[in-house]
Amino acid sequence: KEMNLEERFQQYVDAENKVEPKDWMPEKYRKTLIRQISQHAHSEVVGMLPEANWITRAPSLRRKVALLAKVQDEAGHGLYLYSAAETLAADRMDMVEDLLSGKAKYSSIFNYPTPTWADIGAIGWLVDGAAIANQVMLCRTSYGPYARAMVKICKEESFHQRQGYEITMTLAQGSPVQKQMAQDALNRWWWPSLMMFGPTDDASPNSAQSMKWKIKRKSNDELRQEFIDKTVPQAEFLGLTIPDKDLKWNEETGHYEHGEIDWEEFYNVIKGNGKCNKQRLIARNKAHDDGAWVREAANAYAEKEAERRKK
Ligand code: FAQ
Repeated sequence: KEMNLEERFQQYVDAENKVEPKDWMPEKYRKTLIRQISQHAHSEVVGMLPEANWITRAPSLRRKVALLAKVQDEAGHGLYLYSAAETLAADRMDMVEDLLSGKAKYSSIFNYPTPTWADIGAIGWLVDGAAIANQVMLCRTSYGPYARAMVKICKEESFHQRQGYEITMTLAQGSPVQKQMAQDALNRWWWPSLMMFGPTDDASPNSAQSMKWKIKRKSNDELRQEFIDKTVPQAEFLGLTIPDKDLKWNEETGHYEHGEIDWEEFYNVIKGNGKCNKQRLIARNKAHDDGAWVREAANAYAEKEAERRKK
């Protein structure tokens, strides 16, 4: 019996082949990738905001240089990812407009405030730590351009994670007040970091199909568990306490068990009602408006060049 296109596609993916832009793909595969990649791109771009808040107030030149480099890397990640989405025939202006209007999702984590310098440590250590767990898996995603973008992004993310861990370590080994700052930041960022991995597997509507198509190679809960198992010993090393009274090591499974995640908070944040959702969109809209002259100049130049080529 002749296989239909969808069956052949599944077989191709099952054999660990990469799907490339000009290959045939099911329409839902294309749509799912555009959804995930554009959300990922928006997260990188909005993710610059909580940290940019501290560039002018970094406590030393060395810290400032590292933070500037990190935030610039995030702009670059956003650009690779928008380009990867464009290979699927998504229009960049449509994606940007959906972000600016509040229609598109971006990671819940970037809707939390950064009141102290210790938050910059916590973001690098925890948020980039969670991002790496997720993105190492995405280096093997079935869509070629996304997988290749992830390889470079992961290298940069591991520098970001080290940068954050080192800030936190310096504070944790400092004065009692500095150690308390590090602890407070851990208290505020721990639970939102666990929410970055998305809803539990049984409440994740996109997971089953994305796993089947090898867009996702590990489930939300598996990745969350990996992150917890990796991070708890790091907190112990720093002499900081994970803010979860139910956290305990399970000798039999070889994993940490954790307390209940507040999913109501998660859904509230992704609906737009987190502490900083409004502020983030205002900042992105202002940046877009302030950059209008650059787009106009680039378009005028492109038109002039096209005219010149015609002559
Ligand atoms: N926030 O069915 P699932 C970074 C949505 S790292 C907001 O499980 P899926 C680096 C989900 O979109 C952060 N929304 O969905 C950095 C879906 O909504 P939809 C970015 C979330 O796609 C570090 C609905 O809930 N990383 O930026 C979240 O199979 C430091 C149901 O969920 C990525 O985007 C959430 N946390 O799995 C930058 C990685 N979780 O579209 C600066 C790529 C779920 O149906 C500083 N993305 N939702 O309306 C992925 O791997 C996946 O999309 C998941 C979600 C795992 C995030």
